[in-house]
Order: sequence, then structure tokens, then C-alpha cells
Amino acid sequence: MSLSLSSVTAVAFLALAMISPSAAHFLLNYPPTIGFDDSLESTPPCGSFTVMFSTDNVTDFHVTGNAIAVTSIHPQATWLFRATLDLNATTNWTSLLPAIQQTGLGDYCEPEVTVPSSWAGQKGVIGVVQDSPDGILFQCAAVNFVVGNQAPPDICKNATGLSATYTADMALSTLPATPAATASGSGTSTAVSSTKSEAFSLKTAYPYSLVSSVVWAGTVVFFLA
Ligand SMILES: [Cu+2]
Repeated sequence: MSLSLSSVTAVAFLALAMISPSAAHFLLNYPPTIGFDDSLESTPPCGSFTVMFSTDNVTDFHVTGNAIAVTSIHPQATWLFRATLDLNATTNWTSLLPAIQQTGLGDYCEPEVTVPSSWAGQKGVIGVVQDSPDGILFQCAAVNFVVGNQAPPDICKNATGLSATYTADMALSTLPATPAATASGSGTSTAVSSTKSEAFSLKTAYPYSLVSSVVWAGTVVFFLA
């Protein structure tokens, strides 16, 4: 059996990319993100980006069913999909689905997310929040809410073996409305952070390192072959 050096190298790089927590947290593939900065993805409400309808890639979001597609680099995480008519993305967030726990790496898509039908004809922001082993992470999309529903685009797909189930997530259900609330020293934010660390220790009980070991074992087999 022969394996070219380049394919072995490619496998090794792929394995590294998959297990490195700092490689990326998550990608918002659809609707198009207003911006992604890996190192600032934990900055609410939009991962450090400011919504600007004049320059953002603004797409239609169908109120009776529209896809939201992401890629998770975390083997397990919990998601909140939310939306607001506040064009600054700071207030009045509506949760579009209960919190969802994703297990398995890679592409994940909710094909038929709905928003209140009365929103049709208005601009707004879709917010995607991931409660991950390395914190709460954010991205946003700038959209025009329109009537009807959408056939899920090709980019809406689920990685083999990935599963998603509704769950309860205190960190997501008590998300501060604004960045300022996070920074304040009020009793409320203290309660939020203690909840967050509980959620964090629960999450880290998942065999993150076990998944990494399996990937590495596969890599070693390739090197020895
Ligand atoms: Cu991460």
C-alpha cells in the first residue's frame, strides 16, 4: 500500500484543524454573516461586528421558513437562533427555536426556521449564538424579512453523524440583552456568570479529548501504513 506524502500531510493537517479549539469556533454560512473574526467571536451581540445595512450582504429571510446553516468546529455545543427588528442588534431579541444541543463536528443546518409573520416587509437581524466549551460565541446576519418560505439552499446540510436535540441552556436563556449588561458589576450579571460556569463544567464532562484521541489514532494509522 502506498500513500503519497501529500495525502498523509493533508490528513495530518485536517486532524489538526479539527482538534484545535483555536482554529475556529463556528462559521455562519447562511444567511451570509455580517462578519467573522475568530479571536473576537465572543464579543456580543455580533462577534465584534456592527450591523450596517448600507454595506452588509443583506438577504431575504422568509418568515414562514428559512434555512440557517452553520459549521461547528466544536464536537458538542448548544445553539440559540434568535432575531430582532432592532437594526443595532442590541435589544428585543426573539428566540426562534428552543436551545439546541449539537453533537458531532461540521456542517449543521436548520432548514425551516420561522419568525413572526408580522415581521414581513421589515429589516432585521438574525443572531446565531453558540454556547461552546470556550465560551459564548456570536455571529449575525442582516436580512429583509419577506413573506413565504424558502427551499433550503445547497449550503444547508448536515455532516454525517451530526445530531441535534432540544435542550435547556441557562447561559443562553439568560443572555444579557446588550454588551453593557455583560460588563456591569450588577447582581444580575453575577448570577449569569455563575450559571455560565455551571454550564461550562457540564460541557467539559463530554469526552472532547476522547474525540481528539480517535482522530489522532486515525492519523497514526495513516503514518504507519
Ligand atoms: Cu471554539
